Amino acid sequence: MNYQAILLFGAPGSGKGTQGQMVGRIPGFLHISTGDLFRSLDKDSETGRIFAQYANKGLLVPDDVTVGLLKSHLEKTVCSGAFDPKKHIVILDGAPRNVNQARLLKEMIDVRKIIYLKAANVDRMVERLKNRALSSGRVDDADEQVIRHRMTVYANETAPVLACYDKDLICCIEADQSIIRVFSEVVNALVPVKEALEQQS
Ligand code: B4P
Repeated sequence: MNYQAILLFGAPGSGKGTQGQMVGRIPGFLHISTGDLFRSLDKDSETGRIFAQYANKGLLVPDDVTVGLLKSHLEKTVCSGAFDPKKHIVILDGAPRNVNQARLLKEMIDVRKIIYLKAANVDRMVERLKNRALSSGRVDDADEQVIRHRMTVYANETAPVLACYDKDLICCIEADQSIIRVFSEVVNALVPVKEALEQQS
């Protein structure tokens, strides 16, 4: 199965989840966050335990586990009728997160646009995540050292993913702006993609 996809790309705290949830409310888009998928697992399941083991240290979950979970979730949404791959677009938030994941996902997704939420100020992103910790209860937000480690993992493993894709697909948006301003720029970037897909179907 080949899914039409928009990638939401950016450092932890850059607003991927925030924007993904908002775009996911627009008809024709389905928001899937790999982080949310992991957090929704039973903590005592095998995958739930693997997730906790890695995320609590600010590390990426192994690629086979991540891609396997994503694939089975997408298949379930199609089987349930919630998602029609011929008409709908997946907003993929948090994957691929390294070059190997980009390679593994190549057969599965047709990337129509990459929304790159570019965060110039790392400290501001760290502050956002520390603030989120007050309400989210996420263990990976609670400790500043873990947050900073996630930033390093992003710089070393995730940032190189952009080079796997055609430059013309990448739309760079300044992540330091207000949520609504970022959203308006995201929507502007998505309009031509959505209209082109509607003309095809
Ligand atoms: P994620 O759930 O993807 O967590 P994240 O990148 O830290 O958060 P996100 O970027 O979505 O948060 P947002 O800025 O929207 O990953 C968690 C863990 O799961 C990873 O560390 C890893 O272990 C594992 N994982 C996930 N995907 C994986 C993969 N593909 N491979 C391997 N492992 C994987 O929100 C942050 C805060 O900022 C919020 O409070 C929000 O309100 C605020 N905010 C957002 N935009 C703002 C703005 N413009 N202005 C002010 N505040 C803003």
